[in-house]
Amino acid sequence: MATTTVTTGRGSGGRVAPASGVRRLALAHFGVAIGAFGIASAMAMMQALSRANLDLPFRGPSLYYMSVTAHGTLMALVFTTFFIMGFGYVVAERALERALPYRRLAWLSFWIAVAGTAATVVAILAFKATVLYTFYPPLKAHPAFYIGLTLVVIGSWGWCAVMLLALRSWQKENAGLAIPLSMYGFAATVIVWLLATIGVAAEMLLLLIPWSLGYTSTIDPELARMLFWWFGHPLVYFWLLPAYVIWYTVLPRAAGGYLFSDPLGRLVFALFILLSTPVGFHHQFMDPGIASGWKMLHTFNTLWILYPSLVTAFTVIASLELAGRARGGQGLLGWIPRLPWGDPLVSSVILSMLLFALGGWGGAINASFGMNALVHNTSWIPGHFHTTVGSASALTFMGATYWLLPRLLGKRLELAPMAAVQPYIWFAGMLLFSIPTHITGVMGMPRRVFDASYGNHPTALSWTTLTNVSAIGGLLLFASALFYLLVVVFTVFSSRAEAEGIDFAEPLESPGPRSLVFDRLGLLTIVAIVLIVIAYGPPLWNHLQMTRFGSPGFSPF
Ligand code: HAS
Ligand code: CU
Repeated sequence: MATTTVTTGRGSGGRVAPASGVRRLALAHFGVAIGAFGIASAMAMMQALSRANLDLPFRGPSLYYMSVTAHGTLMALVFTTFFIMGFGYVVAERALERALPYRRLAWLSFWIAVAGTAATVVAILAFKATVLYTFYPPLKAHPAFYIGLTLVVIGSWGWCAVMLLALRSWQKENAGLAIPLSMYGFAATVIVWLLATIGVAAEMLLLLIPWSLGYTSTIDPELARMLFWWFGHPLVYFWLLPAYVIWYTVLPRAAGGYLFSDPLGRLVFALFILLSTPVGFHHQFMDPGIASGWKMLHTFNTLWILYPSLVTAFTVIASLELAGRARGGQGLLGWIPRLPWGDPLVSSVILSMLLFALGGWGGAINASFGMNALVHNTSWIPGHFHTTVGSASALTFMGATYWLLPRLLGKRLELAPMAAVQPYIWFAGMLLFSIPTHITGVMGMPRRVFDASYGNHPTALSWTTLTNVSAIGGLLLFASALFYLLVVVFTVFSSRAEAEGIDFAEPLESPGPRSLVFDRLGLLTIVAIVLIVIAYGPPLWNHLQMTRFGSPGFSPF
């Protein structure tokens, strides 16, 4: 396998661009990601209009729920996973400054994940898997849906293996050095993902697949939910950590400054390794059969995991301040207008942070055991996750596309004015969409209903204006998504031009030599496993000791 240093330089100042092998690999991943994003955006617009009770000819529950399933699966599971894997390969090659090893395994993993995605999407579009992206039993899907998603996970494990092997071979030759921060962030992402996917793999292989194939006639929904949320919460940090890699290691340089502190970034990623998984019951506060004490333990862990995001808020804003001051900003806040607000990477990230401040605040409310009763299963929750995965992750990934695509293709960004306004339209659309969605949730509007007017029931009249505002937000989001797709397509098909290299931000405070805590990823993983065993071992054991009643499957349509 090729492990030589990358020498295919491009751009000025000895910058090194990724060799063509990883470039093709990354572009293939981005192609799937952005294709999924395009389909999912169209479905989202239809849903926003449908919920707002607009009289559309195609409106009806069967299409609505199929569409929500496709939207959730394509956006949250396909767009994110493929984007993250593609970006991970670029970081592994560029940050470690050596050609990515095990490319064949990487391509094999890619094709497994593509095949799985195809099976899942076909099952959904054929109306055979209307189970939403959380696929809670006893809702039952066609086996192709579950097997397809399992293949996506297996493909992603191949990606994890390549990433870890790349890191290990770098470490062998650089024993005394700290892992470059961008790669450190991806190592944390990989570890979080591997620990998380144990839960969903168990759910798929032991419960859902045998049941959907007809080998078992009933299923234990509560056990399935426990295994799902073992996976489901760390999944959100699998989406978030690569965005943090961009915030810490790409944004400061693009803004014209330095990363305020590299060690603080490492602390953040290490804390995510430890705390991402033993928190999953915060999705099950309202579920029966789990003792409150265990739910309380997961509450405390969740409140701990707010901390690394608060540190991130501090460090990234401090880095932006450095950039703004380097650009001549004076006084307390005079650095803010000096930031390059017209650069689509910079504006995407800052706007995604502003939206994430809202989403994170909402997350603290969700996580508060008692208060969860107010918001659980209401439209507050879609409000929350659109300001987190739909903003902190998705908007950051869009901004990163503008930064990465020209560099990978060796081209200039086309339709640059469109790229410059696109993040602002997303921001405006997301505010109009998600603030009313939060508010109607507190008013009692359930999530997962296709007709928010309840057939024009009087109770629902109080929130009609708000759902109409969120539909307008949906239209803006759709317009923004179209802009993004147009910029991508025009850039891909433009002619070659001089492009800049892929460079990461320099830290003001550097990490020093290899750290005895942070660079011992094996040790951090062991501690994380111990925490998972404490948080999940006894409640799972208790559950298995109870008299359990299985449920047959249901398909409402
Ligand atoms: Fe969440 C439900 C708790 C973060 C995604 N979450 C969900 C669901 C999704 C999701 C998809 O405790 C729905 C699942 C379903 O379908 O049922 N969440 C949290 C908490 C956090 C959190 C405590 N969530 C995320 C992230 C996600 C995500 C990240 C995706 C990427 N969430 C919950 C709970 C539920 C839940 C319960 C279950 C609810 C229920 O009952 O069903 C924390 O990690 C959040 C920490 C974040 C912060 C914000 C820090 C702010 C920053 C930016 C500041 C910068 C600024 C810019 C202001 C503390 C970093 C300044 C700019 C200048 C220029 C100066
Ligand atoms: Cu969660």
